[in-house]
Amino acid sequence: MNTPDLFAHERIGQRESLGPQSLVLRGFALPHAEALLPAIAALEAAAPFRHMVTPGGFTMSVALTNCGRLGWTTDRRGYRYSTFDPDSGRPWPAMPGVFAALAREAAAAAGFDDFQPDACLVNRYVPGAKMSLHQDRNERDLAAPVVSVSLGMTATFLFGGHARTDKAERIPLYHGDVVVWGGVDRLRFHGVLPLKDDPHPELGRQRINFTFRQAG
Ligand code: MD3
Ligand code: FE
Repeated sequence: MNTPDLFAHERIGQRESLGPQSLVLRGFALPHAEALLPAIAALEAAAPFRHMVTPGGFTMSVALTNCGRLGWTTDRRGYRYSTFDPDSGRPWPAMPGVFAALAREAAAAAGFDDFQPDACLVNRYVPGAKMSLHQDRNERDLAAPVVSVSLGMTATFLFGGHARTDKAERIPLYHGDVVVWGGVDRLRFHGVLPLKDDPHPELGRQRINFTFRQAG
């Protein structure tokens, strides 16, 4: 199915289900965008974006950092959540109140009450950066949803099935979109196609994605 090419103002407020328990809330983060940007700048100053290495030895094209009690990391030894930033040895910066409030509101809007994220992974994509198909299964409580917020350049999100080889659907994610993934959709394979070089009016040549999780 083709995605209708709507103007942003026509998409905002739409709710699109991607699966039985996953929902796109178009433009849900837009009222908070002004508050999110300075919080990202402060986070970046305390815990810079960096390119981590996967257990397979590949350097990720996406740069990442974290805030909250736990942060997601990878190196040659594997994927894990840790309380310390491996680059600085300090705890990850606290999760800004505006981040946590947005995540809770979005989860509630999708029917997941009492979402209490303790981890916020922040991914930064530049043109050409991508994320290969994977599952997120390092979180302790897989009953809790994941909430993702997209800012900046548009990305094509890949939403597959429970096996790596299942055909993946392509969904555009725009500046301000929030997605909530839970329940039976929580372990589906997903990824992001290489970003096109199509600068965003406010963020320029980058896409920032937050994923909020109950990891510990
Ligand atoms: C579906 N990030 O960081 S967010 C990731 O746009 C990740 O940066 C992508 O996948 C990004 O792990 C996609 C959407 C997302 C996040 C977690 C999920 C979708 C998910 C967990 C389960 C199912
Ligand atoms: Fe993921």
